[in-house]
Amino acid sequence: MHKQSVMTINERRIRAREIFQSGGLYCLTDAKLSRGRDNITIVEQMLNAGIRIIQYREKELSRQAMYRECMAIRGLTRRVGATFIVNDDVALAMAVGADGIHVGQDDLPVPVVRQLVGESMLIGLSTHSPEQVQAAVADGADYLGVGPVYSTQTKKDVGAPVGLPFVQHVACNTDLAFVAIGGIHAENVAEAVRCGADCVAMISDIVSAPDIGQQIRLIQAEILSGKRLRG
Ligand code: TZP
Ligand code: MG
Repeated sequence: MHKQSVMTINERRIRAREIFQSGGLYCLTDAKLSRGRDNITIVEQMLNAGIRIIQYREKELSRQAMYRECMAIRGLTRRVGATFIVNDDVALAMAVGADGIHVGQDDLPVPVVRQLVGESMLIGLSTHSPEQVQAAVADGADYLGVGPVYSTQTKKDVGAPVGLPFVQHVACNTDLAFVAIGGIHAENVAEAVRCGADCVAMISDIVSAPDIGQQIRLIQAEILSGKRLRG
């Protein structure tokens, strides 16, 4: 495990903003949706296409299989300087030396996660309302997940879509880095970016694509056109 320097909350939040502003597209794994390809193969293709923010999100595999995949992905992401975030599992994130842990509203509270992971790991928290955003800022989250923007089949027990007005609300009311997620794909990503999302996350539109590199290039072009529409 690499030893990382101790960071203050302000340093972590600045770091998260830098990562999200330069990264733009945040890619998550999901083996079930990946047409028989394993998560390592999918991440290799994402990195080859220039993606620099990867979240390992896997609901079906054993914890040991997840650990093995995460160790391999940690190696791949480190080689290219990509940020590696683990979903949900604090122990797994710590065991593989992840750069970040992403938790939801029903997971351990952010201050408790902070006590466990130490001062240098980024903590992302999913938010679905203005009240949750305020609480996330007060509780010390380093970045926010904002969604589901649109309806999605990918996540079980997902709440009602929050829509673009909530994306705009977060963009206008907090300095925290945030990533818009949920039902975003090549055809609607420009709108989310135009509404203020510096960073957008996708699962199915990328992992289910026959040619992941080609799909990422298409999405990146749409992100650029969304940025131009901001004026
Ligand atoms: N959190 C909110 S919606 C979602 C998660 C993990 C699923 C996003 O998947 P997709 O396929 O990009 O809609
Ligand atoms: Mg979760």
